[in-house]
Amino acid sequence: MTPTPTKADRFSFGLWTIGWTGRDPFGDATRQPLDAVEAVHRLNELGAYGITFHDNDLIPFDATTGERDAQIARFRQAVDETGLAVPMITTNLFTHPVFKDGGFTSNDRSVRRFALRKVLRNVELAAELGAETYVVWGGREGSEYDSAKDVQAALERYREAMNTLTEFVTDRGYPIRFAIEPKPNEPRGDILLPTLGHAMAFITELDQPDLVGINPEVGHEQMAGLNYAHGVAQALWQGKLFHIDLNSQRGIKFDQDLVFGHGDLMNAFSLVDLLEFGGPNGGPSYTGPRHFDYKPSRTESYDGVWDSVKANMSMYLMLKERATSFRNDPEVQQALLDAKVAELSEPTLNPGEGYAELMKDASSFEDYDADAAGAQGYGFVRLNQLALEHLLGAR
Ligand code: GLT
Ligand code: MN
Ligand code: MN
Repeated sequence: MTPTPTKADRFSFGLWTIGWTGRDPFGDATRQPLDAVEAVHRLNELGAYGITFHDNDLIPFDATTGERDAQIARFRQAVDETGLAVPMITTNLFTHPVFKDGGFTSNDRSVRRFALRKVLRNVELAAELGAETYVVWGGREGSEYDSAKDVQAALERYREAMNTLTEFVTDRGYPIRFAIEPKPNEPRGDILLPTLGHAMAFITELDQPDLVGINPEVGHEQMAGLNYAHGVAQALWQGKLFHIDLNSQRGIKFDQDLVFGHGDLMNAFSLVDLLEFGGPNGGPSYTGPRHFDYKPSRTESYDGVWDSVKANMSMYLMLKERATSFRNDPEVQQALLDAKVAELSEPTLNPGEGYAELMKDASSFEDYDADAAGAQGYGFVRLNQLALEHLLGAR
């Protein structure tokens, strides 16, 4: 029996995920468009708690103000009827040709001004709908050719845009925080702020860094060969995990956007363990929405789409159940002790000790038996095997 999701699990889905019709660079759409109102009702029936969207997932790029208002009203009615939350909104700064060289960092200044206006307009909508997080995915911010982009100037313009946005929400009193979503490449040859580390370093250069965090996506870090659970642990440690995009990727290749857990399952297990329970010695856990950003494969009909929605939530809940069993197993606790995992939480210096006292402590250096310490075994393999046995349901 797979677990049944409820709103208390706080699962949310992007309208563009279930609404993806399957068009890719090589082939046409394989599914008919999905109406936003139907998406809301379906997600609600399947146990999700929230829905997220880009402005143009809901409202066509060239809609008149009247058409825009009507579409928002229909959507609002559906979320009110179902009680679905709208925890996050974002802007499409990538589909229309105007953004082919980026939005905030296009070489063309008029495009940058248009992009900022488009975001400001949609932040107002985010505030109206009660969204707490505004995601900024700069998929078109970047270049194919090094000579075509002044990266330092582009980062200045990115900073200018983010500072304008934080000033806007502060002046308006909107309780909204921004979350930058990193990605190394695709659609651009190289995208600015390619990893969560780049993004977190960039945020320290902003006027209101407290209002800006990250929305790291599993597959995007894995496209760069990075350990996603490690990156998320650092984001939690720095208080920057404002939102999360859950999905899967199998190796360094194009962005696969698979169902959560359908790629690197072991790393997904470590991730759920971290998000739910924090570090093994009590570091912060994650309290925000568990947001799925995946693509139902273009081989699927709508039955397959709804199956994939269920699969995401059920993978997460099964991994949560497996992580709970891992954490509660006395053998695991012993293996963690043997591996000295808890010892890492002890400060390296004694209380009141500084470098001067350390330099006087002969036991730490002159009399230290480095060979003996080098010869010890840590038992990490056994610990990992225990984790796998829990993951596979053998324990
Ligand atoms: C786009 C991208 C996603 C981002 C979305 C937010 S848009 O689908 O592939 O990873 O999260 O803009
Ligand atoms: Mn992706
Ligand atoms: Mn994403």
